Amino acid sequence: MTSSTLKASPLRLSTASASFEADFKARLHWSADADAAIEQRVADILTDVQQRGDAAVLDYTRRFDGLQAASMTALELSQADFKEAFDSLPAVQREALQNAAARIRSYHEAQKKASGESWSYRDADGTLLGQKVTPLDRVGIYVPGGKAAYPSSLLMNAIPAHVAGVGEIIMVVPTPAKGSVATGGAGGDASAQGERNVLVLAAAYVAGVTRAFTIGGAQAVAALAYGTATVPAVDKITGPGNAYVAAAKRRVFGTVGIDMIAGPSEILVLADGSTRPDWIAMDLFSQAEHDELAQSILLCPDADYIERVQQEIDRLLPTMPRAEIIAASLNGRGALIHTRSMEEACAISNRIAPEHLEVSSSEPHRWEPLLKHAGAIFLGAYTSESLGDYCAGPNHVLPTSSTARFSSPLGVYDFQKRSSLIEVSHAGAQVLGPIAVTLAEGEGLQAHAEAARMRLGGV
Ligand code: HSO
Ligand code: ZN
Repeated sequence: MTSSTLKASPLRLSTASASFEADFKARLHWSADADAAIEQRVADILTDVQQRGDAAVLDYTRRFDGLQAASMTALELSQADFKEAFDSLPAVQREALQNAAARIRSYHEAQKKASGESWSYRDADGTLLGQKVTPLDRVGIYVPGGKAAYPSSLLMNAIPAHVAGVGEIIMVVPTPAKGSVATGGAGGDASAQGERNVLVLAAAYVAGVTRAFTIGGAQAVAALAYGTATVPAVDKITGPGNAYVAAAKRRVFGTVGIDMIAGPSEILVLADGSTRPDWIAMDLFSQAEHDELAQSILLCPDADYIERVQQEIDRLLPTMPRAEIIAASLNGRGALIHTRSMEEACAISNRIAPEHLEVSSSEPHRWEPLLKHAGAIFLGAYTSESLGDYCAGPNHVLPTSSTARFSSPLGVYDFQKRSSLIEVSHAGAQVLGPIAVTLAEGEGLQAHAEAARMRLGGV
């Protein structure tokens, strides 16, 4: 189909209709059913890398990415590679990366100050109680190759890790050989180097990545989780990836920490009709262009306005280079929902718990108190999601698929952990001792009771 004949017609729903509940649920539904074949292949790869280390990683990288490397060292990028990539960019791109990084850094520094510092207090008996916050020693960041290779996502993962004080950031990025199966080419042009993404390497320079390897897939996740002779084992793996990467991350969880398993990206726009409809159409597109399964929803109490947004969708779609993806996303998962009021729109938004929530209203602060569940809330007509995606400062790694009901954006806290601090004074031991003795005896744990009892009385 040529883009001029493409149509994007998000499902039209009205909360006043009798079938609304059923239609609404059907449209929201998305299942990330585990694929048994993928699970099995990933399990085999993980075991193989755990047993054979570098040799296994090299084999899979040859097979899947067409890279003919003789050793893992040939797949390691250097700081000089990062710098060279950065220096090769036009000034405008270098500055954009640096400006975005500076804003992301400031935001996460504020986040650390507000909730990421150690604290303690002494109670009346002089007992010290507190919490010590420490960074993870080493983290791995997965950067996808191909269609979803976003330098901005590298900044969003690496900068909070840095701000948290993580010592080493190890990046893995699949870098398929030119003409390899993985890049859809005809094969035969394989080398050890692969097609490097200059912007990703430049972002690694700006974000301060410590080491990087041009490996990907489940084998890269395994290398990071278990460590090999060349790839150091990390404490946590973050960053998005395809179904294999997601399955691998799920499986290594427990050996290492992971961030989240992200579903398709989503935007929900709450509009009162005061924003230009072409802005709204483009905001819906900006999510839809990520992938066919992305979801864009508009909630609005003004039926005429919804009509105007649809007209803008029709007018603007043919101008979009990714029109096919946008149309597939909007036709398959999009919705324009007419509500009875803004209050009702807010209530529906809370039920959806979207990843991105735009409150495109002339009075966004009137509605914000009604909004509870969302990964990020963008207030007012000027706050397009795209500004948040790149450079406003907050993280763009956000909970998807309604998980904003119970989880939060990626942040400094994901790269920190907490230890409780307890220092009981002599006076404190006299107060706590009898309580502990009673409870310990109730549980039948005599050594616990004795340890507390021994500390009663004289110094
Ligand atoms: N909207 C995406 C992030 C992104 N957008 C990266 C552009 N590049 C998921 O939050
Ligand atoms: Zn985006």
